[in-house]
Amino acid sequence: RIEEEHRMAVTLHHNAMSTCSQKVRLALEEKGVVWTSAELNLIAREHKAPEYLKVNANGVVPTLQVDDQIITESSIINEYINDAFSGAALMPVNALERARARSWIKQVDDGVHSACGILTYATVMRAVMMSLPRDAVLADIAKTPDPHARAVRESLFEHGVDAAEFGGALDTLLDYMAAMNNALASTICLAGDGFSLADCCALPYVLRFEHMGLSRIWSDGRRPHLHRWLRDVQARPSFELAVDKWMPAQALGMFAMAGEQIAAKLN
Ligand SMILES: N[C@@H](CCC(=O)N[C@@H](CS)C(=O)NCC(=O)O)C(=O)O
Repeated sequence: RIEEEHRMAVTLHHNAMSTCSQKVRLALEEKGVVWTSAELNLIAREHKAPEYLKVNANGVVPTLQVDDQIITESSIINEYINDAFSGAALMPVNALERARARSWIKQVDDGVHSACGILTYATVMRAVMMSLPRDAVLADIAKTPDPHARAVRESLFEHGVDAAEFGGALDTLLDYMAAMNNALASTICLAGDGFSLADCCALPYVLRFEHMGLSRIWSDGRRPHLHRWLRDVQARPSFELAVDKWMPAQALGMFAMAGEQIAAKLN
């Protein structure tokens, strides 16, 4: 199997700051997979270029390409990585812990990811859009195919952190982190004592708060187990390879500015 793996050409189409890309890079590095980077600039809208839409019809990152096969959807990509490559198993063996891992992952797919998108759109993306001609921004938002998503984007562009959608999204993220803190009171990692795909999946969303300068939500003693877990996962070799080395200084500056707007909304 290992020899077979070495012959596979693995390419990840991704973006440095994107949460779902971080999640997949973590799984690749935890498994020790050798992969090639095809990075897309989301601000320049490279993910909407016709060439990219051929590999990912939804025009989102990440996409994993293995030889001539394409895999989309970050949670499915991570399961594939765990199944296809040797290296440490990233799903627990115990049935209950497997169910727990899947529950953490499903919550991200069902709401946490889009809540994080709302926070980012209302602050970082809005700051970029504010520097462009208003008509061009509105014309671009009008091209969003899904009517609900289009209305949300309009609202976030117009009202930023004061948009009606913002508070619920922030609560979704804070609730997830509160649940993580509770679980981590009795286990080392999210699904049990072993590091799993659940930890790869949750980390980017917690990290987004750190990048926004909002780490006081755990470092002030209110979520001590989450704080301990974050330090543990950041000490793993995969963190430097999958997350830290990709962080562009300019983007981090934008996230820190965004955090200042969000700080006012936190208790
Ligand atoms: N369900 C998809 C979500 C992918 C997604 O939302 N990717 C974001 C970055 S984290 C993206 O490409 N956003 C650009 C856009 O929607 O225009 C997955 O998990 O892969």
